[in-house]
Amino acid sequence: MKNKEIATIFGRIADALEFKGEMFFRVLAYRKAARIIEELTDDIELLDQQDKLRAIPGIGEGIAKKINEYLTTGKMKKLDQAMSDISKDLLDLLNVQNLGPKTLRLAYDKLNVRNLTDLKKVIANGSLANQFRMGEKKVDNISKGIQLFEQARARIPINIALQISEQVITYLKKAPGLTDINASGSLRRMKETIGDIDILVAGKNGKKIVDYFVKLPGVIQILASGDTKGSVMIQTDEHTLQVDIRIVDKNSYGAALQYFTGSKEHNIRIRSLAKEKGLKVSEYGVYKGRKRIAGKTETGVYQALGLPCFAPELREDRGEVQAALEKRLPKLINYHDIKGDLQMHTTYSDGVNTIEQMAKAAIKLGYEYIAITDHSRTASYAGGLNEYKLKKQWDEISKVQLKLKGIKILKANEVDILVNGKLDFPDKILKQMDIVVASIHQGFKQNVTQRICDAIENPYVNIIAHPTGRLISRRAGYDIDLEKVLEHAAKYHKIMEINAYPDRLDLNDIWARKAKEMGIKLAISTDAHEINDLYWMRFGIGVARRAWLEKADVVNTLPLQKFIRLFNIED
Ligand code: DGT
Ligand code: CA
Ligand code: CA
Ligand code: ZN
Repeated sequence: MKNKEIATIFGRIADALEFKGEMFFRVLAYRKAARIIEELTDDIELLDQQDKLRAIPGIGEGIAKKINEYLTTGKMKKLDQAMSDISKDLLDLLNVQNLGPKTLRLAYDKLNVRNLTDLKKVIANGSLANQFRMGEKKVDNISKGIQLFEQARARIPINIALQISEQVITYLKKAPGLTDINASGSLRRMKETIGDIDILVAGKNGKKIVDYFVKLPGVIQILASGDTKGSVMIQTDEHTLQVDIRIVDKNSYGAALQYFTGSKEHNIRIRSLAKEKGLKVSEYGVYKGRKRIAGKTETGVYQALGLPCFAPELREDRGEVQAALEKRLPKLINYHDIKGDLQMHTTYSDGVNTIEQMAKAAIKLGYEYIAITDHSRTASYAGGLNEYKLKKQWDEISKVQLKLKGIKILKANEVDILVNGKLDFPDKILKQMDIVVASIHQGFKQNVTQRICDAIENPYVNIIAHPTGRLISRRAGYDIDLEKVLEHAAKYHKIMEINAYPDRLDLNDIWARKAKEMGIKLAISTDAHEINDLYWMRFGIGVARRAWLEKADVVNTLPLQKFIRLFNIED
């Protein structure tokens, strides 16, 4: 589907024209087109093929022609024209709040500003404030805008950060004199987004290790490099992020790991507990007066305080210390507890791999069952299945099932919850499915709470998928009363999904924990659209552990026979 791609292009054109001082109404036309296409649920390519672009409300002749041009030739002349003489760095600056295209133009013409670094420079040296009609107050506001802009760009999705940190660790393991290494910070706690990557190292001769570290491939800037600390910016295809390294003595490695894993709030709690016991905790160790009583291992640090070594995912000061003191900490779910994956797409709708390929990949992961959940017919943008195609898919599942041993392939579907609250297949079809996963993909502003509650009441629905509909990097969730939805799910004994797709992680940690407390069972599903996506399970597990979930809270930890019994599935 090319909707987003085309929306981005129109947004770009609007930005560029605005910078160039084009007439307001021309700019607006492109902005509007971008928004309409962004929110469009139909596949724009399909509409183009059916010659229906002009039927989209708000899309006129000119825009329709440009869409068609792009879809047939892969290019849009208008874009090239608009972008001539403008770099992407410069265009990005238009996203800085309080920096309008006119001011940017001024900075460009008079002060040679071409990117963010240039802009910061002319702010710092006062030359922007000295320009005609500028002044300090205006420039202050732009500075605030830059701060926001950098923060917004700063947080990295967990999957990207994890991949990078694994590469950094592999690289660092060859550093001279290194003996131990661990990721710490929010990454070790599996937060859904990561501000920067923190790596802790034990070793002799910190200076040598830091020197080796700053030569890491991909480094675009060295922020600090000393005997015990280093800090660099690295650049990947899409992200710029900071990596910090700390080198400590082997003897205080445990205390440092405890300290740099955080969270800050958890550390504050730990320190105040230590104080009550007449002890002092620092990044170097636990001290009784001048005497160091722990610090070599993390477990030792916690033990000295009479505490268990908390799983990093629990260290958020959300009651974990109190729970530990009362001996009611959960025994957290683990990755290897997972026995199946209950949401995935295949070539039948918008997935990349066949049923057989998905099943074989799942066998490799050691799963006992998977649910094939392609989209239902109303999700036309994602190639949703009608009844005829659904039956055809089930025939194919039966065939693959005969061929493959060691995995049960469940006949399922991700059924759209329609705007009227009804499901996208009639009950007589739903009844024949092994598992019914229901979710919302359209009408985000229309009565979402009630519609999900209606779906929960349908006797054939088993799981509500990605309940809030948020996309971490680009869309807040639907306007939904999640508490009411959970109450309803509890009442009707329905399962709520933790969608492990890194941009969703929906339910999130807070709500998944709440669901558990309300007695609701959860499913952790990847929503895979290709075989590699099946590995996203680990991010779902991260959320589940942050939500204090145990094996028994999650239905897809059940071995096949128990699972089949729970859902009344034919063997
Ligand atoms: P992030 O990077 O924003 O995703 O979050 P963190 O938790 O990785 O935070 P970061 O990188 O600023 O610091 C790493 C850890 O260092 C943090 O989790 C706890 C510890 N730390 C940092 N600053 C302080 C502080 O002021 N007090 C205490 N107690 N610990 C701190
Ligand atoms: Ca960090
Ligand atoms: Ca840091
Ligand atoms: Zn979905």
